Amino acid sequence: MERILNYINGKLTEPASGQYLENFDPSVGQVYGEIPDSDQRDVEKAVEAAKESFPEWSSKSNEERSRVMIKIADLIDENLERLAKAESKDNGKPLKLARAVDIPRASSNFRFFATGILHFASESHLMDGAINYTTRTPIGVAGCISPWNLPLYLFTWKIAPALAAGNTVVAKPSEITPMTAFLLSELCIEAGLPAGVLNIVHGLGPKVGQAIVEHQDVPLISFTGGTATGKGIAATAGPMFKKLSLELGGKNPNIIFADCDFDKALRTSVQSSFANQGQICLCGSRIFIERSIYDKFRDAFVERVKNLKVGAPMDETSNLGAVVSSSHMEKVLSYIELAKEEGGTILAGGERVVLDGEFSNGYYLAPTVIEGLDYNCRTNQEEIFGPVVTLTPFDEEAEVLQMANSTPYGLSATIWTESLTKAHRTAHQLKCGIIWVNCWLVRDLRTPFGGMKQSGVGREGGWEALKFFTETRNVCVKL
Ligand code: TXE
Repeated sequence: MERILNYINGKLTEPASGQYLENFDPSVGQVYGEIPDSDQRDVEKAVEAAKESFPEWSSKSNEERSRVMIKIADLIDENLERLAKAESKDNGKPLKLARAVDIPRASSNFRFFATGILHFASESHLMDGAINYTTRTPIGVAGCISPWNLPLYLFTWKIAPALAAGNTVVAKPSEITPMTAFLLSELCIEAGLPAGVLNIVHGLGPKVGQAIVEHQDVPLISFTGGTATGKGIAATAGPMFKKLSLELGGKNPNIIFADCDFDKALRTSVQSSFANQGQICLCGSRIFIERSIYDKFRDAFVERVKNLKVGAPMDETSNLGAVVSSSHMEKVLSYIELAKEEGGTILAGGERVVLDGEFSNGYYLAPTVIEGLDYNCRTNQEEIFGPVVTLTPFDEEAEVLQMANSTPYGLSATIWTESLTKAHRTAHQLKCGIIWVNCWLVRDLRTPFGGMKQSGVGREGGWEALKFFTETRNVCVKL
């Protein structure tokens, strides 16, 4: 059994309760480790440590903070293989994906904000008879709560800007995938991050997460996770006037116009549908295809999907690994049943995959393609967050925009067309925070990241993140 510990005030510590939760390896469906079942007492200690270390950390020069953070990034790079294996085992994702995307991105997050803070500047406004200058200074203890789908990637996406800006942090990774956050705490100790600057408390959302959100000495909360959880967090943090950043769910449209580069659209759509077993908030789960190429695209897409290999995460030839948990697998399967009840036809997949030998109890799902559903049925409106996509034909641009915009979500969208005018015109009418034209998941960390409607509040990335993690003060001086 691998037992992990909290990271509080620079030390790896047992939870106050002395109790541990089971941690599952989704590839075999068995418990392989234990994680602290922390509670409000551990959060209290973590907040205390973060408060104590704030004056010193926030008054360090940007260069000093940057140096430690770059050291952490270097250590992540040096431990790439170990971290990738840990991420794959904890989450079920293919090892090659963790090695190529998750872990390198965690190091980039640290490097990006460690260098970004050196270039962060604020404005001044000269007016008749006076000059204004604006300062952006660290706030205090930041609460960072992250989900299970991209564990270290999203955890560091919050922690890095918070620390770079001079805040101290109390963070909680998902209890479903805590392992790489624990390994990160060891690397932070090795890098010489001062005690108390980053504290990681493991445990359940309603206990640990809630205790962070409602703590009066944590004035800002950055959260990524489900929309329902985000709503609850907003209800707690709102009346306390906390600064709040919410990155929530998505039900993203992938729009294929007849004048697209067919092969590119096809290849990338397979990826945008099933990467990470469809468990990325940016996956394009509703594919809208212009009717004149509907049959051709559908047939070619289904053929490719049937050739995807669902296999053990460590197997380098697997395209899809296991989904994250047994309950999540059941949830996705229940949506496939719902799709059938709603009149959908399963063109590929639609069931659990049982692998041989030690993997026979793992949580594997076949990549699933469904057609024949109304755009406004539940399957097409609710976030499934698994390897399931629907295909829907359209005739007119206005019609596809209406269908694309019809969900309560507004995170991202993809448009495939060779017409420049059409690409811009449709991009401007989609109610989404992130739009890709002729590509998917191409990320520049300087760009604003986040969603409209129930996909969230605020934006992360680049200056947006550094602005979120600082308090703005304007000083007006009479000349
Ligand atoms: O998320 P939760 P889950 C969506 C996806 C998925 C659903 C649920 O649809 O099926 O959300 O996933 C912590 N106070 N996304 O259950 O519960 C929790 O411990 C404070 C989309 O993992 O929202 C974890 O650390 N914190 C998403 C984090 O919140 C609480 C990615 C997220 O957990 C809490 C993941 C509380 N009361 C899931 N309750 C995306 N958009 O990327 C839980 N938590």
